[in-house]
Amino acid sequence: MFKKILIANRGEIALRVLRACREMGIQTVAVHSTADASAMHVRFADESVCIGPPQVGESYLNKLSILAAAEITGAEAIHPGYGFLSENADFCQMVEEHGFAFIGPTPDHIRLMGDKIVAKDTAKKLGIPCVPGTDGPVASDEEALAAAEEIGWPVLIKAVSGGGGRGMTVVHDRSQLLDALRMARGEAKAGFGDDRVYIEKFLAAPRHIEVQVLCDTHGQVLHLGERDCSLQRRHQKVVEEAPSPVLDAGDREKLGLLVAKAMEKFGYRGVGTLEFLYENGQFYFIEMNTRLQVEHPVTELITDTDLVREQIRVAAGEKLAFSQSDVRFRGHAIECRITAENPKTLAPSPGRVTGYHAPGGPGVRMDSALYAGYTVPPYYDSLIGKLIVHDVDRPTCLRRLERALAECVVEGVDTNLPLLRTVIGTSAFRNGQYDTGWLGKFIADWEPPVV
Ligand code: MV4
Repeated sequence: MFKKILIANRGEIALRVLRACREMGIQTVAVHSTADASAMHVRFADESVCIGPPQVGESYLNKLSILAAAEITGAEAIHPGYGFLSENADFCQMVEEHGFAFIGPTPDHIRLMGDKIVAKDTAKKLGIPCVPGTDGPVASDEEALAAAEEIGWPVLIKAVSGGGGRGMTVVHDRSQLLDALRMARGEAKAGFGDDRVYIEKFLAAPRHIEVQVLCDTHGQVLHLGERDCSLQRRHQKVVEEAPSPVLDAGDREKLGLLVAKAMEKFGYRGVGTLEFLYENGQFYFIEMNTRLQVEHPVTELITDTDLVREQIRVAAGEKLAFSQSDVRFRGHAIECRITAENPKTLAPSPGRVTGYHAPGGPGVRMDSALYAGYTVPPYYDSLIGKLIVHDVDRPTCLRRLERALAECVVEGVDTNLPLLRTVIGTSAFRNGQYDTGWLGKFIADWEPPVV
């Protein structure tokens, strides 16, 4: 097992990884920009290294600074967290070439799943259902027209190098296709420097359901159920829950086993998440995330696992301590992402947190690096914490979540807490009847309460 791990991230996820390390008796090295010198993960770490100025390109994305920090502190492994360099295949390769362990998958798997066309082709070959569409970029207008007719209208034109909802154009009939294709190629060229586009069947009101997998280096592969992440706005997840309120036990087991078998064939290492669109009882693979995800705690709570601990054990070459038959799904968990931003306009709201009180009590977990007096920097993502609540079933979990949200206090900066409290109280959310478009429409008509 490693004696010292460098955590190449910041905020709540850096603290999350640090906590797992501490419980495992592993020394921790925090890296930070000058803007994060007084951040909690720096205070709690055994050692810390300043890796640059606030700008991410010169700090948290600065591969050489991070490798140098690992070198001078004698770290044996690097945990990338999520975001930043966590899915950067070149960084993963550099880490391994410099003799450190990368706590995550292999560079090849990161690279492969990072290309959406190759990822979809790989999924198909592994027997995973995908959205009907072209096998690759469309080469001509004629090919696009023929493909769209075969797929059936409406279709979605997607930029090969797009992502997170950028570079998508819905086309409702034949007469619109050629103009839409020209527009989409132009926007892709301008936005991503790559004008290649492909075509898929458009799913008008899908749910976003993702499956968590955990694989060691001894051939043991298991799934830890699904998460429903359909409550999103502008492709930013806001609330996630496990299990999904729209899946029954049969669907759950069928999807989980299909994904686990595919990952076994793929020879995957570590934790990973396969994302699906779900509509009319059908699953359609859209992409695979080769990293720990923000929303991993809801899975941890219903399966009683510590995914970061398992990541570290797998990276150290250990076998998983449990098999699929040992996995038990208990109760229901819901996560609310708490952001320092105006809940209506999404404008970031950095600044000094003058007051902070975290909710507590049975089944309540607050993953946050906030403290009273902390200054939320303007340079990074606006996520300042995750409130995760677990209980025996969804209605009980909802009551506990409402109570915990009411206890949560963050003063000095705007937050989305008023929006979260409102959404959790809506009948649509309480009945589980929301798709990936619901929150955007709800917020358009919503006015924050006057405090
Ligand atoms: C789709 C789709 C409907 N039909 N593909 C958005 C981001 C990227 N991960 C894939 N996305 C979508 N792809 C087809 N063929 C709708 C979306 C989509 C979406 C998907 C998941 C979660 C939130 C979303 C919000 C808007 C659109």
